[in-house]
Amino acid sequence: MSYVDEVLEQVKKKNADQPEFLQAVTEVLDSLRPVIDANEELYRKNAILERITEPDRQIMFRVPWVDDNGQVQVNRGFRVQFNNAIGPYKGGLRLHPSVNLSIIKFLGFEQIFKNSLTTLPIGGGKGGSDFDPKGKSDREIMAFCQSFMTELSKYIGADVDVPAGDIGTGAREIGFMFGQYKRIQGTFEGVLTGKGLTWGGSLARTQATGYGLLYLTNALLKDHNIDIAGKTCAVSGSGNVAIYAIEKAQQLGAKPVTCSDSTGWIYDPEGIDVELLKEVKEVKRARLTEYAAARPSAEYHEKKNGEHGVWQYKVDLALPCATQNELDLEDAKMLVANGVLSVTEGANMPTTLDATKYLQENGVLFVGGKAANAGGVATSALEMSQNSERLSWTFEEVDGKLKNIMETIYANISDAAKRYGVEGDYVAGANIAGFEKVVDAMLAQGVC
Ligand code: NDP
Ligand code: 2IT
Repeated sequence: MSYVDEVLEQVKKKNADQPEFLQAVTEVLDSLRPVIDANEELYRKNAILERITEPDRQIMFRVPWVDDNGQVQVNRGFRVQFNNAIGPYKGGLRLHPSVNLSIIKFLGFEQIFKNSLTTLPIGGGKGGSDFDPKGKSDREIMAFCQSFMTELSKYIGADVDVPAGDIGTGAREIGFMFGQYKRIQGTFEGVLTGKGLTWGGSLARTQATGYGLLYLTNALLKDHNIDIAGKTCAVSGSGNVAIYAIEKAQQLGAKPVTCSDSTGWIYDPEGIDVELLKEVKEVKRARLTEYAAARPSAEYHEKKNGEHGVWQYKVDLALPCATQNELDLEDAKMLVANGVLSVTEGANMPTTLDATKYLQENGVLFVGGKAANAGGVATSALEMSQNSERLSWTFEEVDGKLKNIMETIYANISDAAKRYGVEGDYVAGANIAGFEKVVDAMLAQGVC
């Protein structure tokens, strides 16, 4: 049996109850076969694959907090510190009722390769809780965040592990968590990214994931002699990533016509009004029905099982920006039938494995989240740099670096795919390019 198959079998046996983690590992190890085959003896002797698929540590803890009725609530907190071969653990905190160890491990595992691709010195980690921020008062959010950080603060630090935002964790939550960390540790340090601009945050971090997704998509299309201007896009999600993906797509002359949330989606053939979307989602924290109510050209559709949602429309570009496994094989068939040119992932693992394969086999340009959404964490690393030198850079400087990083990522994943004889397979290219740097560091640092 090949080394990859042997390790895949072991990982499946050890983590049988973690489907999302197994999905992420299967994708990565499968696509690394050309590299592993070329170095099998060295990697096997050093147990590289066994080590890279087992987190350095996984921390789970109780998060008790008091709701507005005086009732004590208990959630489960997680931080998985996966691999710090090339830098301190780095990755977001997800607050969503679906959070469990499988989800956090898949995200932490992917973060190793994504962070390596950014070209910056950051390792992989992820955390979060099954806490549901929806419908909670600001005071309840603060009570949860303070309790969560009271425990998490024991394990993180500016040179140890630097969490950030993800689903359900934005500027408000980062603020409450930073305040609690400072209070417990007595140090003002860059322990979290995505901070407010008056207390160590970086300009352009809010926009970075969505903008970065479009910088990469543009580089991909240019390389295939396609002009992004005039192209229509289907975007899913209406959170941080989706909003700024829509904004940058419009700046580049493209026309996003959809967005969604967990209860429904919008089809707006005139193009999404991004300022209205920001007002509904960032300011009012309301449902998309409010967008439709304020915009005559928009149709609102309630989400129903088995429907294609935003993937049913005839568009040139698909940009999944909501959550994992939101674009399945049937959606992929629909997109292909409608002539989609590219799928570039703003979310983490939004496309199922069989859908990815179908898109690639049908000539769709496909770039996975590890490369395509790396602009967020890359800009978090730029925030860490600014915190270390106690300076802040201008928006133009950060945005310029972000654009440069995304173009470099595209060039590197394209080159890695070519080097290993799988030209145009950007999933393999991203996994290989991300892996090469981490493995080099792991081998140099000995058995640890
Ligand atoms: P937000 O919380 O800001 O927005 C998430 C959006 O996705 C909301 O519109 C939400 O709808 C929708 N959504 C979440 N869960 C589900 C679900 N189970 N079913 C349907 N819709 C859902 O998160 P972000 O925009 O930050 O994150 C979106 C994706 O991008 C995630 O996969 C995240 O891991 C990834 N990502 C984020 C980065 C960042 O910098 N923020 C960086 C790189 C990747 P509703 O409001 O109704 O829940
Ligand atoms: O998935 C991700 O890369 C993020 N949620 C951002 C992580 C970060 O540390 O900025």
